[in-house]
Formats: sequence, C-alpha cells, structure tokens
Amino acid sequence: MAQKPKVVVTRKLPDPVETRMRELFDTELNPTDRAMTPDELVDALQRADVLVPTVTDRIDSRILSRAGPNLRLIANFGAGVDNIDVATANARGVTVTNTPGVLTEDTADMTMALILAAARRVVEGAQVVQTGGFSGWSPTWMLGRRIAGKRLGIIGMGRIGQAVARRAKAFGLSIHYHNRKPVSPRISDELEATYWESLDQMLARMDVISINCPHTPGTFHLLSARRLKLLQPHAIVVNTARGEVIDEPALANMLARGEIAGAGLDVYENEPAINPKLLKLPNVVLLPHMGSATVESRIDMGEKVIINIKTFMDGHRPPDRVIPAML
Ligand code: 8YV
Repeated sequence: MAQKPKVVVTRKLPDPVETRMRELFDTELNPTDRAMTPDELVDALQRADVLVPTVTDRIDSRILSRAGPNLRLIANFGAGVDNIDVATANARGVTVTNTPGVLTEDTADMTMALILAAARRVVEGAQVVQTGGFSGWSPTWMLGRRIAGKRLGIIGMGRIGQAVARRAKAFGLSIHYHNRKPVSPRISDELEATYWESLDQMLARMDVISINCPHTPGTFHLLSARRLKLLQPHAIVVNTARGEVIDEPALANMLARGEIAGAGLDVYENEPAINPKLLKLPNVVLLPHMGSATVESRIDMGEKVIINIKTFMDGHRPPDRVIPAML
C-alpha cells in the first residue's frame, strides 16, 4: 500500500504490540492510557482510517454518525463487541473485527478461580490472615462447600464455556449447559455434558452457574430477578462474561438475604461502578474485569488486532470480522 493507514489506538497496549503497530501503520498511541471522552472519541473517528478501541470505549450510533469519511475499520481490542454498534458501523461501510480465541484459556482459568474462591472462601480466608486474625486451626471454622460431585450449569457453550467445562470436569463437577443450540456430539461426549433447552429448568437444578455468553440484546438480564429466584439456596453464581447478563441489583439483594449462597464476579453492569450492596457482602468474590489480564493474552490480542488491520488494508477479508447476525 502506498500510504500507511492512520490507526488511532484509544488505550495503552503492551509495548511489543505498540512497537509493531508503529512499524506497520501511521499509528497514534495513547501513552497516558486515560480513556477517551465521547468528544475525544468523535475526534479520533474523524481523523482515523482505523480505530482500535477497547471495552471502555462506547461506540454507539450517535458517535458513529459523526465519524470522518476515511474511517473504514474498527479493530476492537477484545472479544466482546457489545461496546460497538456493529450494525450501524456496517451500514456506514465500516467493518468491525474482534479478537476471539486468544483469551479463551485465561478467561476459563479465571472462571475456575472464581468458582473455587467462592465455594472455598479463599478471599475471606486470605483476608483473615492478612489482618492478623488467624489464631489457630479449628475443626468448624472457615468451612466452605466441596465442588467435586456438584452440578455446574454453563450459560453459553462457545469457546470459553467449553474451556470452563473441560476444567470443571477435571475438578469432578458434572457439566450442564444452556445454549442456543446443542454442541456437536463429539464435544458433548468429550465433556459428558447435558444440554438444557430450558434455562429455567437448568437453573433450578444446578449448584454452580457460570455465565459465558456474550452480552447482546437477547442476553441482557438473561438472569433476571425472576430467573435468579429459580436458583437453589446453596447455589453459587459466577460471571466472567458481561455484567449486563445479570440483573445486578436483584443478585445483590438475593445474596444479602441469603437466598443464594455466593457469587464470584469479574464483570459488572455499569463498570467501573459496582452495586454498593455487593461491596459489603462476605459471600461474594469481586474482581476488577481481569479475566483476560495476562501478559500472554494481551499480546496475542494485540497481534490479532494487527493481523485484522493488515489483512483488511491489503484488500482481503479480515479473519475476525464480526457479522451482526452472529451476535
Ligand atoms: C478484554 C473482554 O479485557 O475481550 C473481552 O471481551 O471482556 C476482556 O477480556 C476487554 O474486552 C478489552 O477490550
């Protein structure tokens, strides 16, 4: 290509990714890592051929309507694209790509960490020690619940859901799942997984629930107040997907009233805000959206972004093009 495309990156990315981007493109970086305001995002969309946003940039139809004529690609640094109005972008001739696959294993690890932490009171125990409260072993103190032999219900059996299932099976959990359609017999046999067409019926029978589906208009508040009430009182809910999939105030109320046993949350409905009720509860483990936060994942995500931009600019179909019908 004669002229390098103007690529505007909204947040600080890992150094090797930024170095490579500067070699390949006319790249504008954000060394401060401060998230852009909506007006700054509009400015960026006006001068860019390619925008590289993250989950913290909300690219809605209002912002897209003010994009410049050169904008042709939004190469999201992240798998979830609920921050972008993909249909409006496409209607304006702007392609959207994401970074699936490379954060699967790390997000699945974090899901298991939250299942274990919530069931075995890992954070509570660590806090006791760190605050000098460990005065010796007791047969009846800090008792959690065993996870082996329990039923795990996975909502969303895509790449990450399946990676969670493989891990959970090794920990002795039986695998159940709700998905738009059943997985292939090969995968189902490997995981010894039971498909529940009815989410309501699955919820009522599980010990642990893990959310692993994307946030779309169809999954917003999938775990509504009504559905949360179907859970058994000893159930634990874990979410490493998107906060919007759960009615967060309803979940917080049920946890506070002891109507379910615990939760492990990495994501929230209005990040970075967290329902204040959740912060006060002993039976929740709260993490700051760090499911894919490994050096390896973030570098691989950057490499995917680069491949998507390069392929697109070379006139080919980028490998991770997001098709609205898939959402
Ligand atoms: C990313 C994520 O950190 O990829 C996703 O969908 O939720 C996270 O793993 C974030 O999206 C980066 O934009």
